[in-house]
Amino acid sequence: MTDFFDTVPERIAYEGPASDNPLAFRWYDADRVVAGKRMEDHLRFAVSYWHSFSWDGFDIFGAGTLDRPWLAPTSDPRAAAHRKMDVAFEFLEKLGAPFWCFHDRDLSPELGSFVETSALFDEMVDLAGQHMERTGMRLLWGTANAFSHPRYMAGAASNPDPEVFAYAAAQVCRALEATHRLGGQNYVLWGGREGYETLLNTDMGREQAQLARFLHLVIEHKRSIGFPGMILLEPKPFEPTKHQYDYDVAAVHAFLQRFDLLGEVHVNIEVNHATLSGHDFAHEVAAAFDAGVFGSIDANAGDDRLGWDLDRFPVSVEQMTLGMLEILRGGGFTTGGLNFDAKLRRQSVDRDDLFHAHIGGMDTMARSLLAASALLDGELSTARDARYAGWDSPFGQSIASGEMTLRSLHDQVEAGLEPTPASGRQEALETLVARAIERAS
Ligand code: XUL
Ligand code: CO
Repeated sequence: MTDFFDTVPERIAYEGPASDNPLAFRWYDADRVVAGKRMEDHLRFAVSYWHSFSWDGFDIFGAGTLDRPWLAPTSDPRAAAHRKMDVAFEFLEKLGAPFWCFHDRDLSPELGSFVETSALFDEMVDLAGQHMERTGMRLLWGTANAFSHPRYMAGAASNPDPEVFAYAAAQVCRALEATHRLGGQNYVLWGGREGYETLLNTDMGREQAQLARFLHLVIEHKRSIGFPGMILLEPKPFEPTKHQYDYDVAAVHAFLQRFDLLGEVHVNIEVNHATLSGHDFAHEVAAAFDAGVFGSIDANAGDDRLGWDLDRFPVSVEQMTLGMLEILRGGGFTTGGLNFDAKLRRQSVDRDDLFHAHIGGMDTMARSLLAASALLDGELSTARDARYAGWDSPFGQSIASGEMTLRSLHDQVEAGLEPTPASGRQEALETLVARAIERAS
């Protein structure tokens, strides 16, 4: 094992809310049973390989700032990929998050040809398998990066050129097989450039049909190799493209229905993407459960004043409590989990900053789980049920069952039916949430 993070103990321990140790968990107690399940099994935390190990802090205005020596220009990409993976597993083991996630090109770069690229990729996948065996870490999901290389400038599956579609298919084929080999729980497709910059050169109908064809190919391949996990689409409204087809959960649901993919494809909801699409995180989770497409979560945060995909680590217990409440209401994760699709700020240049970020994110989510589980049954659900009680009455049932016509309802109102206003009790319910957060312990 490397000791890149030499100021960090062998394992981050749970020390409880009274601890002042910044390298300890205050809320995340993996074995603690909450609402009938261990915290670790509720939360299913994953670390994302790309932000933590494959990004040196560069942004569109400036060069990298972070201490990631394996990302320096090199004539030996193989050695650099090995070094990166050794450090990544040192981090995973010390943190104790049970899962990780990767893009194919995070593990090793693109080389001269697809054959050469794939050979190093496969070698790194095998090495990851050995690290996983040694450390007990598991794979939440794998994915293919079909948006960074210039060939994907006009999209991958939605590209006007079928040869680019073929290239993306080759990459996804390989990445799906690698995910399967590593026992991955899910496979994700984020349509990074599956959208458009201008309608002047875009045939939306064709592009969406191409995307659907691509997904059908993925489903067929999943079946043929016996991959048991879920195939997940990750909604995002825009960025880098002006418009992305997987705009939000509702748009993805409509797309899946239109192209006969319902039941085969679920969603990976990212908090910051929800915000960019004009929704609350909790809304996207509730919409996914309602539509039967819930899969997994990319846990992160945006910034109230910046409309970019900032990928901050989650810090708001209130926002996450409302999201966790919808996750619990929906029955929790099956194969999904909480992946920290989150990156450090460029000024967080100390090696242990990566630990502070993840510890803070895990504690935020754990505390939110405690608050949400306290809200799950009790006053909140009683109040919600009471609000719809009229629909359980014989009168409500007669409407819902189709017994009533527009005319018969008209006649009831003409005969004197007058609704009685009922309070929505929003502030009282918000106080219940605030109290659950205060008392979470
Ligand atoms: C981009 C994003 C990706 C996906 C995987 O906004 O969230 O990292 O999660 O490709
Ligand atoms: Co994401």
